[in-house]
Amino acid sequence: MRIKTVPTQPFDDQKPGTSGLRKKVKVFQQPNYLENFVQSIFNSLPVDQGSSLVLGGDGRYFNREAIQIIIKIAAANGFGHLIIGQGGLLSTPAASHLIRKNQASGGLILSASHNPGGADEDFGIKYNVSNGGPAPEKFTDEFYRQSMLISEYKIAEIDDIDLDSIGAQQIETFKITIVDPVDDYANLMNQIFDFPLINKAIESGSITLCFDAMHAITGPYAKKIIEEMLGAKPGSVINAIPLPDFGGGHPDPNLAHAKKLADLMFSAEAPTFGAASDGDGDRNMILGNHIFVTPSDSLAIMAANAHLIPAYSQGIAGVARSMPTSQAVDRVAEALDIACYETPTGWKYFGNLLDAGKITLCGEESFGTGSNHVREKDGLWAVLFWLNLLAKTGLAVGDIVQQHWQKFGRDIYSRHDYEAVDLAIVNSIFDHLREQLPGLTGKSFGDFTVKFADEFSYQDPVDGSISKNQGIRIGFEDGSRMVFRLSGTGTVGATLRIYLERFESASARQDQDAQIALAKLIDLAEQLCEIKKRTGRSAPTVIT
Ligand code: VG1
Ligand code: CO
Repeated sequence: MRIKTVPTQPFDDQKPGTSGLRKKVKVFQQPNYLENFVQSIFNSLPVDQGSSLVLGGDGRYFNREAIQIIIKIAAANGFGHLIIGQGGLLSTPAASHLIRKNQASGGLILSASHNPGGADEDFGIKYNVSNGGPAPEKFTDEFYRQSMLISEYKIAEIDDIDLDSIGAQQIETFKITIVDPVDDYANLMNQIFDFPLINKAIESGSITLCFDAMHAITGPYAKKIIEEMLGAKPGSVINAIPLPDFGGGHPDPNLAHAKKLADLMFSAEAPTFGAASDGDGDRNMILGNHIFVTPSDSLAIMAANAHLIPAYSQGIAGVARSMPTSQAVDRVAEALDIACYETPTGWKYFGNLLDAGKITLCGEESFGTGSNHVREKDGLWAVLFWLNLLAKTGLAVGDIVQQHWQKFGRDIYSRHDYEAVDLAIVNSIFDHLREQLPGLTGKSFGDFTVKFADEFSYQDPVDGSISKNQGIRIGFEDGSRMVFRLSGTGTVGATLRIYLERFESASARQDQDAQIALAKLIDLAEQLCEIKKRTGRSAPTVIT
C-alpha cells in the first residue's frame, strides 16, 4: 500500500463541542479540513496493527465521501481493522453497540445529529472510545491541541472501498468488514425487551402506533424492528427513507419539527402511541393520544417502572440526569432509595458512572434517554421501553403519566431557545448574569425567593475530573429553578437556552399548560437575563 504524506496547516476552529466537531458542510469540504481533524484524532491515540475502528454515519450529505477519506487515513495510520455499516450508515447507538460487541479500540461517527443536512447545512464527526461512549473531555482537549499543532497527515493511495457489499475485504494487512447496520442492534433490543408481549399487544390492536423517522437514520432500524419483528402494520413507520438532506426538514424530534406526527397525535385519528427520533437515532420523542411526554418526565417514568422490563427486572443501580433536566427523576430515585447524579450537559459525562455500575438509566431534557446497554442515548430503545410498558400494564400513555404525577408530583418544565444570536450580545448577557450571582441568594422577586445562584461545576465521582462553567442556575425556595446555558452544538452564531421548571404537588393543578404555569418564571428569567431587551426579539426561536 502506498502511503502519501501531505503537508498541511492547522485550522484554528477544530475544538469539539458538546458532541464532536460540527460545522457547515462547506467548511468540512475545504481542502484538508476533514483530513486534519481525523489525523489529529489519530495523533492523540496509540494506533497499531491491533487497533480497530467502527465507522459509520447518519447518511447526511457528505457522509459517503467522508467515509472514503477516513478509510484511507486510517489505513495509512496503521489501523488493523475497520468495521463499517453497509452504505456507510450507522445510528449513533448502533455504532456504540458495535464498538462494545467487537471490543474495538473506538469509533468515528459522522453526524451533526438533529442539525439540518444538505450541501449548505451541517456535518459533524465525533470519536467514541472503547467503552462505546463519546470521548471524555481529556480526549477532546487533546484532539484540539493536536489540531493546532498539525503539519502533515498520512493518506493511503488506494481505490475507494465498496461500502455496499456485506463481508470482509483485505488490502495487505488492512482488513475492512462491512456489516449490516441494523442486525446486531435489533438483536440487542430483542434481548432487553419482551418482544413477544409487545407483538401480542400490537396484533390485538390494543397498541396502535406511528413512528416518525424524519427521513433520517432510524428509518431502516424502525422498519425492521417495529414493522417486521413486532408486527406493526406496514406504513406505521413514516418518513422511513433516509435522505441526505432529511427531506429538507430539521431532524429534531420535538413538537415544532415533527409537526405532522404531533398534529396526528392530537387529532381524532390519533393512534395510542406516537414517537420520533433524530438525525443520528439517539433522541426520542414520546406521545400518546392527545398527550406529549416531556423527556424529563419520560426519564422519571422509566426509572419508576424499570422493574417491569425484562433487562431491568432486578432493579436499577442508580440514575443520572444532566443538570438542566427537571428534577422529576430525583423524586423517583429518592422513593427507590437509589443514587441520583447531576452531570453537565452531554452524554460523555454519563460514561464513567455507567462503567462503574453506579447508574443503570440516565437522560437529558433534550429528548435523550438511555441505559447501560450502550454508552449513548438511544432513541429506539426509549420507544421500545414505552411500548413494553404499555403492553405490560395495559395502560394508555396518558394514564401512565397521570398516575406518575399523582404519586410523585409534576415538575412542570419548558426550554426556550434563542438561536443564532450575535456572540457579543450573548457574552454581554452572561457577563450581566454573572455580575448578579453573588447578590441573588435570599432576594425575593414576587412569589420567588432565591435559594441558590451559581455557575454549575461538576466533579466526576469516578475519576475526580472537574468540568467548570457548565451553565448558570438559579434555584428558588419553592423548588422552582431556571438555568441559562450556551449551546455547544450550533453552527451559526450562539444559541442561548433557558430552562424553566416549577414543581406542582397538587393533583388538581397538574393538568396545566406548561407555558401558562411557568409564565411568572419566564418573566423573571427575562428580567434577569434581558435576552429580549438586548436582541430586540419578541419570542424564543423554539420552545420545547
Ligand atoms: C444538545 C443538547 C444536549 C445533547 C447534545 C447532543 O447540546 O442540549 O443535551 O447531549 O445536544 O445531542 P447543546 O450543547 O446544543 O445544548 V445529539 O442528539 O446532537 O448527539
Ligand atoms: Co442525536
